[in-house]
Amino acid sequence: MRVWIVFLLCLAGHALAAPTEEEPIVEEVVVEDAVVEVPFEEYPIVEEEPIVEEEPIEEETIQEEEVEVGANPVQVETGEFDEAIEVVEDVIAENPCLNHHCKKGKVCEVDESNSPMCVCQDPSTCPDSVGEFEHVCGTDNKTYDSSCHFFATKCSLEGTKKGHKLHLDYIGPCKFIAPCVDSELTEFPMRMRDWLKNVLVTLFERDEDNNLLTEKQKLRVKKIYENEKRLQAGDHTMDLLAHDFEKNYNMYIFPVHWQFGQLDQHPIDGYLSHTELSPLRAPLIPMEHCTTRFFEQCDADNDKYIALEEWANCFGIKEQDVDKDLVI
Ligand SMILES: [Ca+2]
Ligand SMILES: [Ca+2]
Repeated sequence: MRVWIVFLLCLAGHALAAPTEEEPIVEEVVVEDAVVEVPFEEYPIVEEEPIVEEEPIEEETIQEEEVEVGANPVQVETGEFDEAIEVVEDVIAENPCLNHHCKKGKVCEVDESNSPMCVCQDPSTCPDSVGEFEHVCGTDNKTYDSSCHFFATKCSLEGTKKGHKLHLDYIGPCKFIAPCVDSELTEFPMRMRDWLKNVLVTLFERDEDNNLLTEKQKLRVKKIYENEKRLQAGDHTMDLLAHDFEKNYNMYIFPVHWQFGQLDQHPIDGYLSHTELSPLRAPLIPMEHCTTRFFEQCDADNDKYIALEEWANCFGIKEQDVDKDLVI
């Protein structure tokens, strides 16, 4: 049960961060036991790849900013900010890397013509990890001191087959993960879809002041929330979960779609890449040993992406109930 509470915090944290933040990249990782203690909104989200673009700052962008500053009536009136604006310009001119974002594993350097460019970070320049909980396990089954070390290493392998195949597998040092047997694999989606429904109900209950859900989403969850037949959150047997899914099937359709939408962000294209799945997978694998096998078999056509149809099917949602509009 604890596992699912942790999992709930994780995803709920993601739900909070994903739609609002421009750069929801958090480098830190959290030891599983500590996760429960972490406040809801502070739960870190592990992104395998950056969201920020690597493109250099266009002159145009800088000019736009200047216009904005100049257009501020307060500044125009006082006229005292001209000097300050020049200072800002100087800083940008002196250090083109200041506003140049590089993806994880890369750092900004200036070339001969003073243009910023992203180069692979030397892993030895990564901050020392403070504890085992910062370690991550790669799909090469190697433990890396931190996600910084992992991404720096991955960058150094860019362009190679090895680098292409290397992903952050899970949070924490590599460990023995017991094989997932068929019966356990069947239970996994049953527990997960029940949990997804409970996450949404919890978000709905907490949503009075915040805007964790859109108005449309709230209406959908409200129907579930107010349904008296709803199975309350708890540590249920598989028989009960299976029975409830059969009886209250409609309550599960939206939560399954909603989770897909939370993950399908970079880009929003109806497919989940390994990277997009990472915020869900990485914290879960050390606690739920069927995670890897579940998501592998979810990709039914084996193209390395989980399409919405594949995702819905994994959770027992019927083909005719898959609806792209529910994802948004
Ligand atoms: Ca996508
Ligand atoms: Ca697929």
